Amino acid sequence: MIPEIEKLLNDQITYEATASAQYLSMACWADVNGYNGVAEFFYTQSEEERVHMTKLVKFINERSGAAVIPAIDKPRDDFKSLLELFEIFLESEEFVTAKINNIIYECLQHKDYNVHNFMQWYVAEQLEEEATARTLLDKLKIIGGDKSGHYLFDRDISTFQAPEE
Ligand code: OFO
Repeated sequence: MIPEIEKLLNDQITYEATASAQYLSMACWADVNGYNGVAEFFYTQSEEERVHMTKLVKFINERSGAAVIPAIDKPRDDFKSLLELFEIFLESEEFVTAKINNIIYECLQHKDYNVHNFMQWYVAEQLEEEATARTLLDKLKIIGGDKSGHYLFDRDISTFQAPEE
């Protein structure tokens, strides 16, 4: 495996692990504040990020690289509102997308078409997750400070389908 690409993939493990921990922390906040639907949403998101991380770990190791499991910073847990929760969700997804785009760019620079091909799955995944985060954030902006709106948002989030790209 090309060392520069291996380094970027290992960095990506950190970003996926960080997102997984952040979403687990958001699930906890939602759970203890009575938003059980939102909690389930973020428990699931957290699991998904862990799967993304593991997929990278296995890929690196199978391609004669060496995956490194990182220490990660303590995630934020001081949220003020549902709106802030979903703002952080969108920021996190945009950050991860930028990092994935950078890997794609470097793959092309190094003519590493294997990793380029592998990363296409992440590109598609990010498109979907960003769309989900944006749509949910838009809904919360419409709801504003309306408590019954928050109740309905929490009740209905499990039925939410990501918009088609
Ligand atoms: Fe790993 O999918 Fe979003 O961040």
